[in-house]
Amino acid sequence: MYEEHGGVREYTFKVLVVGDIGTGKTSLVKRLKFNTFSDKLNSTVGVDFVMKEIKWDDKTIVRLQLWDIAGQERFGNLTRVYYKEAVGAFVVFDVTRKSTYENAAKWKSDIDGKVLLPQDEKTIPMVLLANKCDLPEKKNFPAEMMDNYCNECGFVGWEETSAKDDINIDKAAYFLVSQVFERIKAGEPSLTTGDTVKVGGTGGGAAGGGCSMCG
Ligand SMILES: Nc1nc2c(ncn2[C@@H]2O[C@H](COP(=O)(O)OP(=O)(O)OP(=O)(O)O)[C@@H](O)[C@H]2O)c(=O)[nH]1
Ligand SMILES: [Mg+2]
Repeated sequence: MYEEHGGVREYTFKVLVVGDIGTGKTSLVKRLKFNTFSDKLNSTVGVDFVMKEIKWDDKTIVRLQLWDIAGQERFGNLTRVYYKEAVGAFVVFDVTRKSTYENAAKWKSDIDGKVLLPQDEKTIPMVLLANKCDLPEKKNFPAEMMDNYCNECGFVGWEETSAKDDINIDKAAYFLVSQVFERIKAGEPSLTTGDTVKVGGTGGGAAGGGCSMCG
């Protein structure tokens, strides 16, 4: 899962970005990678890939290989292929459409049924994103309701995001990475005793505390 060069560990994590059509998956990925936003994006066909490098701390680099999966793929047969070897996922819904929130649970169970982490044969950590929080409809998803939904569905946490106004996207990415590291530490005895891999650290963001995520 990692390579070591001159004392620096480089991890590559395959992360899925799923959710209904038009919830803002491609917009979130583009904001994360290029820091841009457009209100005239085409609907994704199949899957797009974006690599985002994060300097986690002085000894750790994380390469997020983001798989931006078309919302319409929930009705196709390819998701099993796309999900293969993923270690984490974002499930995105749109605060202006309640049905996309309800379907987040379906996306999660689709992934739960098709991919397990090799180290512990358990389901991969998933973070729920309430996207388009720049719009007034975000008030329909209060924190308590989101906390409960996360607990019921088994999301490791949630965050309200806006690809348009660049709100909480880096924070959500750091949080998911911290969850993946937790699972790696738990699954690899050699890493539980050493201090080589530091979760959080200088780039810790959400992992460093003060995060509104549940779970
Ligand atoms: N107001 C607002 N609009 C957004 C935000 N994120 C995305 N949008 C808009 O929502 C529409 C759909 O965004 P996409 O990123 O293409 O959605 P998607 O989830 O990739 O859709 P599929 O590829 O069809 O699955 C576009 O018109 C975006 O401009 C946001 O945070 N706020
Ligand atoms: Mg898309």
